[in-house]
Amino acid sequence: MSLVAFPFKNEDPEVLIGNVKVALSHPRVEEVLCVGASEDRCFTALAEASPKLEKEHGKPVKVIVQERIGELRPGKGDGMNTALKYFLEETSYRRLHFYDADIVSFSQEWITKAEEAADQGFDVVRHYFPRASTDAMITWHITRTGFAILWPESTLPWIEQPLGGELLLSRSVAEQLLNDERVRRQSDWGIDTLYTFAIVQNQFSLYETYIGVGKLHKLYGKLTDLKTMLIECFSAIQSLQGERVPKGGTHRIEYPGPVPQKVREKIGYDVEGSLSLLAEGWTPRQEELLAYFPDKVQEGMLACRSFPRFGFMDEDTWYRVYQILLEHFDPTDRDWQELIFRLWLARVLEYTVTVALRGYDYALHYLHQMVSRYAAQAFGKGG
Ligand code: GDX
Ligand code: MG
Repeated sequence: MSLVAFPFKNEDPEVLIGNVKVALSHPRVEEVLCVGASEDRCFTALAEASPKLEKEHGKPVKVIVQERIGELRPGKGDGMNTALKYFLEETSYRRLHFYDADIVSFSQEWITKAEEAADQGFDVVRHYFPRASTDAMITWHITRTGFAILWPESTLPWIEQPLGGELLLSRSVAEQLLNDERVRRQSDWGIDTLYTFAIVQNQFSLYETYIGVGKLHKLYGKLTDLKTMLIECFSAIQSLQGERVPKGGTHRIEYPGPVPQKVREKIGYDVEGSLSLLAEGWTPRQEELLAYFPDKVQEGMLACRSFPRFGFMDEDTWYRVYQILLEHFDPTDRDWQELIFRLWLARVLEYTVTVALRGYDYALHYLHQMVSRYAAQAFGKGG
């Protein structure tokens, strides 16, 4: 029997309440836990609604504020870790599911598919979805790229959506995660990276289940909205770079189905709005930091101050840039934060015009091959 947890921050209460109802209606779900970042408007609405929900479904619905568990920015990590703690200390359920609170396409099938894979003995089940070719730009260019460069022999680079917030953990996995100091520390957006990493490093078996309807949720506009996430996700990988991860491990991926036309046609971000970001906000210190990078990166980025340029940031150049960032990036330094954002933006734009423009199938094939090429290049070099 299972607990379903929704971490949330400033979400539309109607959407979250709808998702809580979906979870409560599932026969495998015994209880629902909502962990808020604070007592925001959504929290109040949910706390008010919970007694009625409990009565209608005959199951507990807990609404709590996250504890301060970690050491970094208090964010989703504290929320998820608070749920882990609740699950282990206050309940004896066998399984814990996590789902993002803002999903509007959530259904019982998501829970059923995860439960079925867990019934087959998998320790962890992760949901994955069809994504637009210009979506998931942190996943592809930061997380999967980093996993391929640092741990090419592990299963890490082959996990479809390592940052996804939809997953099932068996009790022993939850115990392992909460006992892991690195996981507890990661209170910010880096939490998904840490869960994924620790699960693979500890060799838990992993099943990835495909949800064909896709994850429809709140969208970002300009890429600046993703800046904090980008910095925290990169920084999480950087903090792990000295770690060793065993080769291989049990990892099964459900074969994907046809991608809905809407997803194939979707543009994942505001391209025009993002172009101007390459030119804005340069400081003399950022210009100095460029000295760490190859000449063409230095020249290209400096030229961006007057006109957006990105053609130089191809796949091989990004590999080199990534290695330099692993060595020198300082997540607490404002100039480094701005610089990594702009370097990544150049990579995303280069990919968009040279790859994504060629069409959906071409782009998705390219991204998967890109990860394979990075892993092949890193293979045997110890990173
Ligand atoms: N308790 C708590 N505290 N919940 C939070 C906080 C926080 O500080 N910040 C965000 N959340 C919740 C949010 O309400 C939502 O339910 C979920 O976390 C994901 O946040 P969202 O704003 O929807 O982000 P996005 O881009 O849709 O997230 C996806 O990428 C993230 C990532 O790349 O790191 C999603 O798959 C996330 O689970 C993943 O962490
Ligand atoms: Mg979302």
